[in-house]
Amino acid sequence: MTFSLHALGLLLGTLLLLDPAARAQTPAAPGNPDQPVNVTGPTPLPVYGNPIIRDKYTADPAALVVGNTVYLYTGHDNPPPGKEWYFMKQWLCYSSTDMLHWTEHPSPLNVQAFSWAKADAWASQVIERGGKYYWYAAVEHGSIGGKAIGVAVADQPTGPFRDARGSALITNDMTKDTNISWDDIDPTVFIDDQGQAYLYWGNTVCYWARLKANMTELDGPIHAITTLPQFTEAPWLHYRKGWYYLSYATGFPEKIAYAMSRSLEGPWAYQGILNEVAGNSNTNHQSIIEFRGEWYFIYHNGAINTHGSSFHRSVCIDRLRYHKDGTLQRVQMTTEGLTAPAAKQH
Ligand code: FUB
Repeated sequence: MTFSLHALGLLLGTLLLLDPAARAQTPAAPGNPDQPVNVTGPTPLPVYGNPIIRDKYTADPAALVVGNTVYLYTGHDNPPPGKEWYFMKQWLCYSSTDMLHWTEHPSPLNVQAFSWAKADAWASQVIERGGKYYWYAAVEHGSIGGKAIGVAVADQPTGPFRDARGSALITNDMTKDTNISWDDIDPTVFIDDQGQAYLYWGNTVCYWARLKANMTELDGPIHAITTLPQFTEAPWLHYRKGWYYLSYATGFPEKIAYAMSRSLEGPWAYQGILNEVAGNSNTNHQSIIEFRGEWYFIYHNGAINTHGSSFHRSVCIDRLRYHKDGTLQRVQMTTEGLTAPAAKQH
């Protein structure tokens, strides 16, 4: 009796499948637990990928490009065991020249730097003006009930930062469009090409006001924007080719939506969803930058295995792309993240 090689293969395969020990050692084909596949060993984990920082829980990213370096400022989720809430006492700072390798710097700012604040190092953003770095940060006010926004200043992007005013720039009693105590959070700042600086912030209501050139005082009234459907929080401003973009967290769990305008004073035209709910996190909190000719969408999810969650968040980076008409393509959140160094400067 003769066997063809094919028949011999089938027989060996059948014997292998009947042997429980052999089955336990043979990886199954994806989607078919009974069909072995040929592999030479475990697939190596990528060196890079999302989340980009894995030894700490990082949230509320805010990136700043200074020359050939990206500075990434984040909150630090650090809840005591068993506690599920935003326990955050300090901000963290990282830098990179290629968006793949990140260097951690000593924490340049914490809640104690604001003597009038009592808790909560929530979302923040750093911006440069005239060689100084201004850090706008949401904290819990010590004597005026509710959240407040402070400003710290430094000569270097890595600090040391000190309170620039000795008092809050925004307090809960300055905004009356909602009676919640946490509507004065999530500051974002942008300076237009005329040199006018704007502060946007909010929860439930999106507020904005002009800033004086000293960056530490308001320059006019506080306005509320009414054209952003389901505004939750986390406004972020960026500019490209004649358009201002206002992205923000919408709904809860949060997606990121965005609007466009020709002016930082509006009117803002809603454009739709930019990013879907981020895995294992109720919040999403984006930062958008251009670096070396490419655009990046920086956000957080709850993906650190196995302890990630809405209160153990981690910063991720994926690419941001535009349609020809200037509208934004929906972000594709990935495990791989960025796989190549940021392109060289054009
Ligand atoms: O990190 C605390 C709060 O959660 C932030 O202020 C919001 O944007 C959300 O990410």
